[in-house]
Amino acid sequence: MKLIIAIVQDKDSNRLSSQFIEANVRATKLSTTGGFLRSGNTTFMIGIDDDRVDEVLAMIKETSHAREQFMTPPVNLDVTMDGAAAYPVEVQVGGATVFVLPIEQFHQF
Ligand code: 2BA
Repeated sequence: MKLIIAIVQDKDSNRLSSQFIEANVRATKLSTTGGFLRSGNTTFMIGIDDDRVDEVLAMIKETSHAREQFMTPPVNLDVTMDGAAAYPVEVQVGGATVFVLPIEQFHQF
């Protein structure tokens, strides 16, 4: 058994949830925040048998889209106003960031 941790954009999360339900893939959805953009994203925790890992990865890959997002770097108030203006920079986010971990034990009590 493996634990798949998949960080996806909020915009893709509902479609992915629906696909998991349809395919009888059990998942837990967490509301998370990206450390860089500090905006919301969604993290799925999926416990799955080894022989279904590729199927789940394919679903995540198919559903998750890369998008451009603008972020405004923090303004340093110690510098003169000339240098302090913060311009938005474009960042490409996603599709999905996925970790696959071995599970040592799985219990449901
Ligand atoms: P964020 O940390 O908000 O990052 C959003 C996007 O900003 C990233 O997209 C990447 O394109 C860019 N970015 C992140 N850190 C950067 C930096 N130090 N300098 C320049 N650009 C940077 P993705 O790579 O697609 O990541 C999307 C989200 O997945 C991340 O949101 C974070 O929540 C998660 N993530 C990505 N890599 C991770 C990792 N190694 N460990 C844990 N979470 C990760």
